[in-house]
Amino acid sequence: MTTRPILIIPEPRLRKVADPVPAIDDSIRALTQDMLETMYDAPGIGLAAPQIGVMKRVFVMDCAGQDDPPNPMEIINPEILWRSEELETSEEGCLSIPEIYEEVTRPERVRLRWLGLDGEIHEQEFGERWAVCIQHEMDHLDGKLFIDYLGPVKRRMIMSKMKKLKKERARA
Ligand code: GNR
Ligand code: NI
Repeated sequence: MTTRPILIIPEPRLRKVADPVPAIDDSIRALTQDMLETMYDAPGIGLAAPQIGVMKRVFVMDCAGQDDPPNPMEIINPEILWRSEELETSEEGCLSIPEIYEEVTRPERVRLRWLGLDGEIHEQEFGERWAVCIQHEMDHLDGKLFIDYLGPVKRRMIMSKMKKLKKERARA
């Protein structure tokens, strides 16, 4: 197992649509293992493959509470089957947009269908943090970021901050 570097905006790969996975094989098992290790190390509650430069429709997440046992999930070729009409606003962050936290409004609950590492199709309804995380990760697979939901002034300010941060990191 290995951690992999997380890409930071501006980065063209974070703006591309990722490709479906044709079948579960050892490369997908190794990828999800590396992604979970990278996510826990960051630390984060989710990580999508494009964030480590792999353009596949894969994400991992663990939204278990501090006092709950770990609950890592590997999600392949996800599809949102249903979104609740009820919306919920919560503060989001992104490992590809470090140190920025902003409120985003999304459907409160979603029903997800995905391919598991077990090769089976799964279907489940999620709410709370899981629903936020799923929608955030699904966006990554379509080249979308949470800052796209903000106004243009805020978004431009964040973009210039990230350009500066990347330059500083490149020099360090
Ligand atoms: O670690 C993460 N926390 C988080 C908090 C609120 C809403 C979404 C997230 S996902 C983020 C990790 C990440 O960037 N996943 O793509
Ligand atoms: Ni993110």
